[in-house]
Amino acid sequence: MTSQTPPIIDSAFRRDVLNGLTHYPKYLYSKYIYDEAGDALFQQIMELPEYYLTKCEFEILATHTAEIANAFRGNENGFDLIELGAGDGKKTKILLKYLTENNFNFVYKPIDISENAIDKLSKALTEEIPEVQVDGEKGEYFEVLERLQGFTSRKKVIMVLGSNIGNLLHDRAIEFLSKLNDTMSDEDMLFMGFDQKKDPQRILDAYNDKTGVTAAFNKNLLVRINKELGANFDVSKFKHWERYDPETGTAKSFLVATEDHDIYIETLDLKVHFDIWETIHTEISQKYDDKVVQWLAEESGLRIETTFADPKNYYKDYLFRK
Ligand code: AVJ
Repeated sequence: MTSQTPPIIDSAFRRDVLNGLTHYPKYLYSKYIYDEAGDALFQQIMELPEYYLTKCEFEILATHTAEIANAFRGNENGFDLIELGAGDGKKTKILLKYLTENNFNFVYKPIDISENAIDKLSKALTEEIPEVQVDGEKGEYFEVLERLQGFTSRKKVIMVLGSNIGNLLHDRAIEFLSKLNDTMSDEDMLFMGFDQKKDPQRILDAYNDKTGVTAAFNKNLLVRINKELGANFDVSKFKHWERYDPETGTAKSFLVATEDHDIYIETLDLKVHFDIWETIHTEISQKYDDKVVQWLAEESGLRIETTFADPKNYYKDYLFRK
């Protein structure tokens, strides 16, 4: 970006940064981690030995491919496979290959908040599985859901992998699931991944890897504010901190100021003070069990049709109908 072409600043981003950093205690939304650098860091997270989620879900999709694909099958009109938060589609490709090789009639509609992710995925698919019909879109979950209301022509299978729902507190998750339900007709399905409660140490390790990739991912929020809003955060003055409450199943990420200091955000003309050990809450990654998922489903008017788990029961994909 040159000085003649200032970045187009997303006004929601500015507003949310302003609100979050002037609130007590301070917070920032994890959805803003995912710019190009954030996407790349998340790719690295998925490769970490500690980050079991991706491996478990990959294993589920690889071992139950036919069963899952057949559950998706609709009538002769086929179906739209809509994936919210598609990312790099690494796991989905297993399903797409199977569906294509077995002549399922479907269109794949990947949706992601990252334009960059959608572009890369669409390109990769043209090369790797040229037979699959891809129609991707950039967008946020809730905003895209409204557009989905219009797709009433044939069966929809909505897929949300990666335990992405875990970034939402239960109330917001119910709101999200209810809105999904509103967009669904009787034949439609929802296929969604939920990371399960397990040994708390496993969970802490997954969000606090030794190599510091997760720390860099979390700090990318500050880097992005520096880049896009002209701030002067020094990320070395913040420590990544993870906490897991085995009672509620909530993993919480923080950035903790290790010094008393001020930062300045130019485009907001905002000075922000940090006391030593003051926190910015950045992310929640909720863990579930069948009871909690059952409750979320009931509250949202959905029912669980089947579940698919990895052999250790670390992770489960649930198939819902309305
Ligand atoms: C992409 C939201 C599922 O919460 O596990 C990974 C993001 N954060 N490491 C998660 C994440 C820290 C991830 N989700």
